[in-house]
Amino acid sequence: MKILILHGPNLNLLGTREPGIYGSLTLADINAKLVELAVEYHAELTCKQSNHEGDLVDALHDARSWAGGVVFNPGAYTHTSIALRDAISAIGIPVVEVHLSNVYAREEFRHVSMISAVCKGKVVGFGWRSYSLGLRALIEMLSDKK
Ligand code: CA2
Repeated sequence: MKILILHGPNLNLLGTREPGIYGSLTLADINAKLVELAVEYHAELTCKQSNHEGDLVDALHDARSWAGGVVFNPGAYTHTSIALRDAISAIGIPVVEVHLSNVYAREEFRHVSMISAVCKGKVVGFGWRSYSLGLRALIEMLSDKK
């Protein structure tokens, strides 16, 4: 089972600023924890990050040909990007939306997600564990289908 872990804009800065909101782990630390978890399930991860909307669309399109599903934190594009929503709808593989912070406890503009309605599910507010919870759910769901 192959899964894409996709991180959006500014998440490359994790661990350097705003630890009170996003935690103190770097993106590399989070990816390493997810790979560790995936090994337990005999799943294989590819981790990508981009600050560019089009690159994220391309990564989703590409995943269609090799991944069983995607764990996706689109960062601020969550709240604005119809292009990402359309890409998720188009690829036809399950995408799990994840957020480090509890977006519902923050500014109102973060309460809106362009992508939630086309995602399989969503995990918010558990820091890096939002990713591991989302990954675990995705793997178990994909295993059920076999
Ligand atoms: O909580 C999340 O995971 C977010 O997707 C993070 C985005 C934010 O725009 C979303 O509303 C919620 C922002 C990521 C910015 O990451 C930084 C990391 C370190 C320092 C500064 C920004």
